[in-house]
Amino acid sequence: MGYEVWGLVRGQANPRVRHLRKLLGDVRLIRGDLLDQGSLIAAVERVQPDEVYNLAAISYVPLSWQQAELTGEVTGLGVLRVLEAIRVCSGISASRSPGSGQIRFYQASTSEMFGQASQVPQNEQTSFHPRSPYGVAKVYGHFLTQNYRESYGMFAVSGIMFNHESPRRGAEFVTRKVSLGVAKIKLGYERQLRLGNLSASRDWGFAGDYVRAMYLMLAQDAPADYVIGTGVTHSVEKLVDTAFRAAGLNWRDHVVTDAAFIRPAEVDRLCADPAKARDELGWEPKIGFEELIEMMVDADLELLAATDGSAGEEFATDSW
Ligand code: F7E
Repeated sequence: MGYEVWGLVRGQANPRVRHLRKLLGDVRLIRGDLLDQGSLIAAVERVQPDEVYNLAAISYVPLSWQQAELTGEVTGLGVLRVLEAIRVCSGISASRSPGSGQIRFYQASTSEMFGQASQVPQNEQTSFHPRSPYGVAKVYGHFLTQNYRESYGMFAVSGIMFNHESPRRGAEFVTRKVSLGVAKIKLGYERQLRLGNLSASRDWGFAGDYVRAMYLMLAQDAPADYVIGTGVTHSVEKLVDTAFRAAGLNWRDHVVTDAAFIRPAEVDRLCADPAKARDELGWEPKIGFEELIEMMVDADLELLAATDGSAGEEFATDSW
């Protein structure tokens, strides 16, 4: 789309940089950390962005119970620090509103904010009942984004994104754990896949479709929040069945349930009502559930075959 993209990278000798360079060689990198206000101000000053997309977070829900304080700092207060960096660098205050060429801000909000949802499907008016420290931290970021819009007139919006997946998904999340597991079993590297709750349901879509929605949200005349999801929900069991079938296998021969993957509090059922995004953004997902899962299984079969299975070890999820 002609964008010059900068990516924020944290830490010293971050091992993800090598991976990122391979995947996205033309993304320029800049150091910064959501825990460090000064580094974010310096990054915004250096890059002078037109748009900022905050996709950074501790995003793996089980980790948020083990590192609840850090999750609050990064996933919650990190949003405050990014908004403050934009506000300070733009010279915005209670008495000085942003000008017309202001920096536009996108916050990655999440369906995990609905948690134990009071209604199905969930839309922009549905109340929040988060079920994990992750969900609670995201609610803070969501309301703060709304508050900066209302307090300072900033173009700051949240996309309430339901689960979005692709072959690049981290191996600890269930879709990728399953697609990698299927590939390892199909190619003879493993015989078993250990999973947690098979009866939870999620509205799973393709990440590429969701990134298009993020872009569209920042391209509007007026800032607003949107629910982004497919409107179709499936159980984890259905996901497992679809993935094993895609490789010509029967999941019942290989899947074992393991209490280690059961969460202290579960989100049982999520399903989006994306009507506002469809009507106002003209957004619709292009890739459906089965196509998505088959895409992920095919990609992992190819990855493992090309690396004689060694890529599978890199993605070992037994300890998660
Ligand atoms: O779990 C169940 C698990 O970890 C989905 C993040 O991107 O989407 C993601 O959050 C479901 C849950 O994603 C295993 O109990 C069963 O009900 O893939 P997940 P998530 O927790 O829904 C939202 C929108 C975000 O914002 C998050 O950042 O699958 N499940 N067995 C399992 N889940 C995992 N990870 N591993 C299992 O073995």
